[in-house]
Amino acid sequence: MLRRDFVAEMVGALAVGCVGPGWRPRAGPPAGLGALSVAPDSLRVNPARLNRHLSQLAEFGRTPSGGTSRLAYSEADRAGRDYVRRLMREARLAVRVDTGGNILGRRPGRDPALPPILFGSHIDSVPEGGNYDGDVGSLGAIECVQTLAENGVVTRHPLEAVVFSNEEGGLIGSRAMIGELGPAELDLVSRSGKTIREGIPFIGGDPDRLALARRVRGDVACYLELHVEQGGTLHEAGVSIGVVEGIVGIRWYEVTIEGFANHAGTTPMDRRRDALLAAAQLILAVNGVVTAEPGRQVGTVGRISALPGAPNVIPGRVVLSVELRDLSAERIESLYRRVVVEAERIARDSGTRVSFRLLNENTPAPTDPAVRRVIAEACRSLGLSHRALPSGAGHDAQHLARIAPVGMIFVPSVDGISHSPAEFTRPEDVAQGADVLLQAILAIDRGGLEG
Ligand code: HGY
Ligand code: MN
Ligand code: MN
Repeated sequence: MLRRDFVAEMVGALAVGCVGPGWRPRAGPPAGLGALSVAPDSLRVNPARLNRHLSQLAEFGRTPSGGTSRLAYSEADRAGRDYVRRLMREARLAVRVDTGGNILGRRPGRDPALPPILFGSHIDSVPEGGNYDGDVGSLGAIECVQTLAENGVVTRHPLEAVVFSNEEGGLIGSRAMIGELGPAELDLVSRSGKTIREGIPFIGGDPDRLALARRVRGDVACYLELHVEQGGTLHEAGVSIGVVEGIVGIRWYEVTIEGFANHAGTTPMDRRRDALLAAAQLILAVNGVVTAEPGRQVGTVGRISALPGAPNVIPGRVVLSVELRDLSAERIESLYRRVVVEAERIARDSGTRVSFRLLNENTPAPTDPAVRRVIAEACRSLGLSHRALPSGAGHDAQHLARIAPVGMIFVPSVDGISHSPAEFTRPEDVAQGADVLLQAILAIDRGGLEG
C-alpha cells in the first residue's frame, strides 16, 4: 500500500477518536482561561484535521514519486504558502508576511505588554523531498491555535505561529529574523534559480527593508518547533517524543578545482590536469577526514558539476559542495582545516588549483534547559514516552536561540528516512507531537519558564 493511502486510511480511523474526554465546543467570543468549560490540560488537537491538512499541503509541488519538490521561491512554494495563510486565517489569526518572507499569524493575548510565544517551522522542501519535514511543525502550530480558538482559550501572552521562508536553502528566513541576512548571502543563487534577493519579493518580502523583520532579545518570550526527527532513534526505540538537547552547526562550502580542459583522445595520461580526477580524490578525502575520529560529526559532498562536460574533453573545471556538521563549532573548524590541507595536497599532486568559498554557516545551538523541562513535563502529563536527543538536522530554532529560549519537539520518522519521498511519520505521532506543542505553549504561558 502506498504510504499516502495509508495516511488517508489512518486519518479516517482517527477521525472517530479525535474528540478527547472533557472536550466541549464553545460558542461566542473568546474568554480567559478561567471561563473555560474544559481544563486547559485536557485540550487536544484534532488529529484528523491536522493530518488532512498535511495531505492537502502535499499537493503543492507533488512529484510523480509521491514526494515533494517545493523549492523555496518556486511557484509551488508560493502556492503552498497561500494555502497555509488560508489555514491561519481560518484559525482566526491576523496574518502578515515580514520583509524576510516569513509568514506570521498572530493571536492577541490578555496582556499585550508581554512578548509573544512564537512557534512554527517551514514548508519549503529539498528537491524530491518528503511530506513531513517542516510541514508537521508548520501545520501543527496552526492546529494548536485553531484548537485554542474553538475552545475559547485566550492566553496571557500573544501567540505567533510562524512559517519561516527558505529553510532548506540555509535557514534564510530565520537568519533575517535575527538580523544576520547580509548582502553577500542575498546574491547567492537558490535552487529555484532565483537569487535570494529576487526570491524574497517573489513570496511577499522586501530584501531592501530586512531591518523591519529583525527581532532582538526580549521581543520573543520563547520559540518552540515541532519537527520530525529525520533520524531513526525514536522509531527504533519505540519512543513517542524526542526532547531536543541541541542542534548541529552546519557549514556549506563551494569548492572550485581548476585544471586544464584538453583533448581526451590526444592528451597522454601523464600530461593531464584533470579537475574531475582531483575532485574524486577530494571527495574521498572529505570522507576520510570526517571518519578518522570517533564522534557524531558528518561530512558530505552532495553536488558536483564538471566543465565543459563532454565525454571527449578532459574536465578543466569542477565545482562541488562540501558540507560539514557537528554539535561543536570548534570541531567543524578543525575538520574544515584538515579538509583544506588534503585539498591542497591533492591540487599539488594533480597540477590543479583549489579554492574554498564559505556559502552558508549555521552555528550549533543548545536548546534551553527550562524549555526542555516544560516539554518533558508536557509528555508526562499526556502519558507519552520521551527521551532527550541531539538534532543532526539544521533548524530555524538554532538561529532563534540567539535571541530567545528555544525548545524542539521531535516525533518519530519511520525507518529514520528524510529528505526523500519515502519520508513518513504516522498520523498518530503527528497528532501527539502537536498535543505536546499545545501543552508546552500553555505551560509557558502559565509562567513555566519563570523561577
Ligand atoms: O539540511 C537540514 O539539516 C535541514 O533539513 N534543513
Ligand atoms: Mn530538511
Ligand atoms: Mn526541516
